[in-house]
Amino acid sequence: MSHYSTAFLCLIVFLKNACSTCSYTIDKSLKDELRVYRQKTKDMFYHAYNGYMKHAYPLDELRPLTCDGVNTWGNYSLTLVDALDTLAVLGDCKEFRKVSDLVLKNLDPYMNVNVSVFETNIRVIGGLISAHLLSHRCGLELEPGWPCDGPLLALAVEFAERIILAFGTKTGMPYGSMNLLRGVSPDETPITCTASVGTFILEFGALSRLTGDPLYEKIALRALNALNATKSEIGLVGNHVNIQTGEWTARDAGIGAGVDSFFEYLVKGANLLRNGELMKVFSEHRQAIYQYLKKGDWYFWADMKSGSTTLPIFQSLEAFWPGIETMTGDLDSAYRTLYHYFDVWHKFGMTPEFFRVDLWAVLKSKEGYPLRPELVESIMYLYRATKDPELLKMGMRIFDSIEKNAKTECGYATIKDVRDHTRENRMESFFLAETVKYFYLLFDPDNFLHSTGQRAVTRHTPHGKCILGAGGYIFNTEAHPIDPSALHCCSERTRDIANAVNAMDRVFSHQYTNSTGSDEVKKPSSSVLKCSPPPLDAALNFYGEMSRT
Ligand code: DMJ
Repeated sequence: MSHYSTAFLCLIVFLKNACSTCSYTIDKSLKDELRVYRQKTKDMFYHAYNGYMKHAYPLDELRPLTCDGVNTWGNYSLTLVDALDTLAVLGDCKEFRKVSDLVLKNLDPYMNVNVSVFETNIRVIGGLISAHLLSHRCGLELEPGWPCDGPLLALAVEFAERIILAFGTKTGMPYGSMNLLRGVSPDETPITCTASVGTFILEFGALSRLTGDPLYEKIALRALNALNATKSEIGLVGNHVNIQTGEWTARDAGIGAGVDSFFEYLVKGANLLRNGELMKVFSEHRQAIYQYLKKGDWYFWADMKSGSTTLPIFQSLEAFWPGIETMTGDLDSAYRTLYHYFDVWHKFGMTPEFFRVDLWAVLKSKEGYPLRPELVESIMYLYRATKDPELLKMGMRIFDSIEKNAKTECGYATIKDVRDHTRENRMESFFLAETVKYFYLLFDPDNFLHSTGQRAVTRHTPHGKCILGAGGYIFNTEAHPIDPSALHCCSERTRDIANAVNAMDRVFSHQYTNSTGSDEVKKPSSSVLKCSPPPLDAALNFYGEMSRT
């Protein structure tokens, strides 16, 4: 591998260990630079946001090369829904109020459209919950019961009521796709990726705690427990599972594509919902990950039964992991791995989807960079924990590279090949929901989302006294922040109605509604409803089509 920073890394980690009580200071010139990068990040956001609104809205995404729009994950105006809370984070309350109105008027949970259950949850439901909880900061009219009531919350609940139909399976693990209006087709494949089973507890837990209806949290936990029960004897989970039988159909264990947010939600779910059991489950997984997948400071893919390495690769999606390690206090490991990932970034000016570590080369057909957030996400978490100015500089370099290579006339384009920086006509909605938000949070040390309890707001509701904004925000996997204190505001209500709900009947009594009228099912572009291809596909590439740089 290219190892320009390997020796340097050892030195840094050594110095950091030796200096665990040192505190960093930010000098005036870095402070000035931070101010500049905050403005640059706002400019990046508005260039892409205005481009989307002008050329693509109400479709899901902007096509940044042709400056027009396309539906991808549904027919949600997805970029707008995903970007809504970023407006509040940037302090643009006027636009936040305007967009909240637009979303409330136009977003329809009963659309006749085939959707990914996972993406609808993390992007749409997550975005709505977050916007609901931030609406008090932006002067939206609040009803007396807020945060336990409110129109954005009600809309999130309506979407949840649709997608819970996917959970009516023998194991409790959900189907990957469904039709929002009609439910799950009898022909739907029962093969779902791990992340699409285990990435609901934050949104569903928040919905249950806010509305008092325990159903959502129960459903998410049932799916998580069923998934966890299928782990192998050595404690690993695979990539794709049959949700009716619990059998694994892709047995590659890893921390990246198809699996990633399952681990993320165990840690964040434990934190948000004060659920120690979830943390225990995570610790067991982490032990197996460290034992079988961690090779030096990299994480490879392995057979879930034997633990032997199948794919010596790094995936761009895996870069969320140092952020999780930061949350669990494994700072040394987080630093070391982050520097390795930054090495890959440094080689190309961005991280390719798949990178073969032993050959230090991009994998053919996985050479793109779709403006993903994971690396800057981890940098942001590690910076918040350490205040190490080197991390700010790292973030600035990554920012510059995106600005230089991905900016187009009307937005920012996916990089088709990190080796020559050619571009592709796509700007995923997570660019405005996550990538830009994490840059801003890195460069804005005083952002309200960084609150550590010095400031808070008190509100009196019919459910009692409520403290909000006291910090500890938990971001869902699409970077939509959830204020944990808001969840406690509604706990009285939970006790009131907890016994009145005959929960699971709603899920199991569902029948697929066949088309009765002439309305056509709206089809998003072809492959979007599937999980990322299992790494097994990539394994085949290794032996024929490896491309070296
Ligand atoms: C986002 O939609 C989410 O972060 C998801 O968990 C993984 N992929 C993208 C960003 O890369």
